[in-house]
Amino acid sequence: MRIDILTLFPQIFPGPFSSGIFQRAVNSGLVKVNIHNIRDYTHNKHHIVDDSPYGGGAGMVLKPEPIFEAVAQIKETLKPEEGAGPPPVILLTPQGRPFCQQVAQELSGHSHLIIICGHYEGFDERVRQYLATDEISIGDYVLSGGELAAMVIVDTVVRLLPGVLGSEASSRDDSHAAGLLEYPQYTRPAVYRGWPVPEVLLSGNHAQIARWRRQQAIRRTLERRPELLDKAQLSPEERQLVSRLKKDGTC
Ligand code: 6GU
Repeated sequence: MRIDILTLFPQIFPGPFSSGIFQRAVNSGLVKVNIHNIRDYTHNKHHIVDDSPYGGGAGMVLKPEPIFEAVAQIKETLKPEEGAGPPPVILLTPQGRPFCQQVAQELSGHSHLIIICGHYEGFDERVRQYLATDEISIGDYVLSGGELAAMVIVDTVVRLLPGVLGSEASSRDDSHAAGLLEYPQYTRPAVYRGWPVPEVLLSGNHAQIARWRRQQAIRRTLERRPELLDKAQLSPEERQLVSRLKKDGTC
């Protein structure tokens, strides 16, 4: 996957992308991230990227020209075989559609993403209307720029790419992967400060362990994020378990 990120603050990007799982994915050629400074696509003498809003008001608005130009130049570098259709052009804004695991899954199916980070009071509306194909927000709060949102989105998407995690199972069992929170995990020692690991996990009975984990995931989701259960893929027996837990008042 190729990811091009447009930003006014390129210097903050290497951080999360230069360690651990992400760096391994880059080194093994599974992902290539290109960071572009929007300022490099200006033609005015002082490399000005923003201007005051028409109609007056506080704050500054990002000018359309450098953003359009940057995206055009990125698209020009695309080789015809490098993906079927044009890449999505994703605008990061608190007004976008909410980011979640399902959106990450969707994005991970593209061979190329172009991501635009906003700053100041916002973008010239024509960037939204005529350049972006998608708008994403990472939550109902306001960041001072799209950079942190880009890091969140790119990290989430990249770990879903085949080959990035050690085993396919690692992302399959993640919280949210099947619409549920993850089951509790334990490692040695079997008893720590008198607190034992659940017996079933030491049993070696893999069918029983799988059943226990699934039930724990459901129970935990019901306790912490009951609204997630409406959309989770549950068997009829599991739906019954949910009704029973609700009735018992265990949750
Ligand atoms: Cl994508 N950008 C900004 N500036 N703030 C946000 C956001 C994005 N998502 C949540 N808050």
